[in-house]
Amino acid sequence: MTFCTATPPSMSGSGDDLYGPRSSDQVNGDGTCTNFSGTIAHTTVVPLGGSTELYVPFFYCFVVSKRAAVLIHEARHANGVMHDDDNFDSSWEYNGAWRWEVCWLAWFANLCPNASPPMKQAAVDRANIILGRDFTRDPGFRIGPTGIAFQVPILQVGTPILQNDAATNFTFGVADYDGHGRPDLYCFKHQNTGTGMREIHVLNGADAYQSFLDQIGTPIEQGGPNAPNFTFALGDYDGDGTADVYCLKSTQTGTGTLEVHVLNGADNFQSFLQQTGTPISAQDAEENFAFAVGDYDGDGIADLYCLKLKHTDTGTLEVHVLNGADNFQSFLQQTGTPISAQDAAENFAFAVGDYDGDGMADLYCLKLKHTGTGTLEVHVLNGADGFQSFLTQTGTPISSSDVASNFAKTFGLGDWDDDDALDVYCFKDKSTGTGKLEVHVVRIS
Ligand SMILES: [Ca+2]
Ligand SMILES: [Ca+2]
Ligand SMILES: [Ca+2]
Ligand SMILES: [Ca+2]
Ligand SMILES: [Zn+2]
Repeated sequence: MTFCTATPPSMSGSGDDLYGPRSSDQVNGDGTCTNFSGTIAHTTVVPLGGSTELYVPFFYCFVVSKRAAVLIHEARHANGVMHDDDNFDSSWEYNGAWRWEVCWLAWFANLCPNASPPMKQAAVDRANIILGRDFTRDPGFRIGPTGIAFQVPILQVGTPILQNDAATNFTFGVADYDGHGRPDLYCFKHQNTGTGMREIHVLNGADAYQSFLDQIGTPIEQGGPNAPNFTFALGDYDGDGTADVYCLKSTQTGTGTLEVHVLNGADNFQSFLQQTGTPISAQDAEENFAFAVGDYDGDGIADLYCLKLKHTDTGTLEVHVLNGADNFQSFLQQTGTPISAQDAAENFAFAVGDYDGDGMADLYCLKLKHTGTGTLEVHVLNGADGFQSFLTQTGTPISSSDVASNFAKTFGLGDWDDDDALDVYCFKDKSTGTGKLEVHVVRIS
C-alpha cells in the first residue's frame, strides 16, 4: 500500500539507491527535499517477513511530527488494515490508517509536553489536510491547537448558478430526482425566467451539483408585481416514488383560500395531480404562515405542514397539518409548540423530515438569529408527540451572522453522506467566495 503515490520507485536496475536521493528527487542546498510527489513509505503485509520501507521524502520533506505520524499510519497497515477505497478510507468509522494518523497528530498538537507552538501548529495543519482530503466521507470536524475539535460542513461547493441570480429569483428544495440515491437540488426560478413561466432547474447530486439533470418551464406563469404569490415545496403526492412540486398559492386565488397545486414529477412538471382550496383563508396564509411538506401520519402520502408564525391563538409557533389523504380538506394536527410565535417569526426558518426514523416527519426549526451558540441552530420538534418536545437542539459550523446575512431563507433536508441520517442543506447566495450559488451541507447527528 503506497502512502502518497501509486508508483513506488524501481527496486532494481535503475541504479537509484532507495535510501539515498533518487534522480527524480530535488534535494535542495539546505538538505530539504521539495519533491512531495514521490513515495514516502510502503508497507507490505505478509504472514511472515512483512516490512515498511521509508523513502527519501520521508526523511527530507517532513517535520518531525509528520514523520512520526507516518509511522503510526504504516503501523495500522502492518496490522493488516489497508485503505478501503483506493488511497482513501471510506469514513472515520472505518478506523483505518488515516484515522490513526489524525489521532496521533491530535495528541501531539494538544498534549505533547515538549513540543513548540510551531511544531504543534504543523501537526494541526497536517491533521486537517488529511481530514479534508483523505476520507471518502468527510468526518465533519477539524482539530484545533487547544484540544477543541470544531465542526465543518460535510460539503461546501459552488454551482453553475450565479449568486445574484440565485438571490433575486430562486427558492430551493432537496429530493432525489433520478433515483440514484444522492439528493438532488431543485432550484425553483420564480421570476426573470427565459420561458416566461416559473421554471424548475434540477442540479445533479451525483456530481455534487455541477450539472443540470433538468431545466424546464411549468404551467405556472412567472412571478412579478401583479402575479400571485406561490411557495414551492417538494413531496410525493401520488406515491409513485417521484417527488412532486407543491405550489402553494396564497394571493389571487379563485377559492379565496390557500390553494394547493401539485405539479406531477412523473411528467416533468407539465400537468397537475391536484388543484384545490383548503380550510385556511388566503389572507391568513399570506400574512401569517410558512409552509413545508412531509408525511405526518406515516400513511405514505405527503401532508402539508402549515406553520403559523403570527397572530396565533396560543402565542406560540403553531403547527397545522393538512391531510394529504383527503386532499388537504381536514387537519391531522393543530397545536402550539414550545417556541414562541414572536421568536419563530423573527428568527426561524423551517423544514420537514424524519429525524429519528420512526416514520413520522418531524419539524426542523432552523434558528438563524439571536442564537445561544452564535451559529445556525437546528431545533427538531418531535412529530411523534405532536411537536411538544425536542429531539435535538444543536449548533452547526455556519455562523449566525453569516447565515442571517448571506444565505437563502429556504433550507433543505437530504442524506448527503449516506449514513441514513438527514443532513441540512443551506444555500449561500450572497458574499460567496465563488460568485456562484453555494451549497453548504451540515451534519447534525
Ligand atoms: Ca409523485
Ligand atoms: Ca400522510
Ligand atoms: Ca420522526
Ligand atoms: Ca447524512
Ligand atoms: Zn496508507
